[in-house]
Amino acid sequence: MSVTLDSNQWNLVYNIFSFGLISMLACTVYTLVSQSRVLPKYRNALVMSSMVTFIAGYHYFRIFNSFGEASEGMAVNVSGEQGAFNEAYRYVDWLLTVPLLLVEVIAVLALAKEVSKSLIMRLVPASAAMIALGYPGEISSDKNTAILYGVLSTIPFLYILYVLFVELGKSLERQPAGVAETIGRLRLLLIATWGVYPVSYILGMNGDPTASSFVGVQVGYTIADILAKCVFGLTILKIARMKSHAEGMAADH
Ligand code: RET
Repeated sequence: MSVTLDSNQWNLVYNIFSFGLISMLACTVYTLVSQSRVLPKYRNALVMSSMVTFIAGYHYFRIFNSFGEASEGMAVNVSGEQGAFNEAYRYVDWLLTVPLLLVEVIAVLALAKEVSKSLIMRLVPASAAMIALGYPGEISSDKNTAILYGVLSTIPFLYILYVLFVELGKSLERQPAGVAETIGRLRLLLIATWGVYPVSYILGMNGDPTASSFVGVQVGYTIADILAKCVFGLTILKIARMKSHAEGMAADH
């Protein structure tokens, strides 16, 4: 089975993958070289961000190549067989990066050890379950299967949002004034970008993919990835710098 794109659609997908790839690589370099601009206790949050974008850079490289290899002219092989466009890279990527992103948020908050540990012990398994449950639905061309796994995956998704918005809200009250505001913006960015993934999933759910559903899903996931990983990582850096300065680090760092 293949979908035949027109040349604008094919170029759009090609270019967005290329843009995604370099965004991840550039962001990795930027967060790596910014280590010394924050206090040591915030450096682990930056390491997490560098790892997220590095892992994603690798997967975008593979996705980009897979798109080229699966294309015969403008026809993209989406059969799921050998030589077809490989959607699994995204899910492997998310399986690794989504738990890391959550650890990144917890790390930048620098909460008491037991509080961090308890949050991580709940957020990491929930995020892995969310991605693992979404995959069988993503690759199925049967609508009912897609709905079933979509609903199952939404349960841990809602749990994560509950922990981040309700439970974490309590510890935000203890953050310095400007920082609490930026963290508020970070959560908005999180909900706005994470919300794109289920929407893209629904776009792709109507049985066999068409040219426009294929393009919509790939462009949607890629833009969401850039926002959820790169822009998110840069916001984490900003928070880490604000907190470092509030805690006495010289402002010229
Ligand atoms: C799926 C399946 C349908 C239901 C839901 C989903 C949620 C996916 C999310 C993915 C987030 C990925 C991120 C990646 C960036 O690194 C799996 C599409 C709720 C929220 C943040």
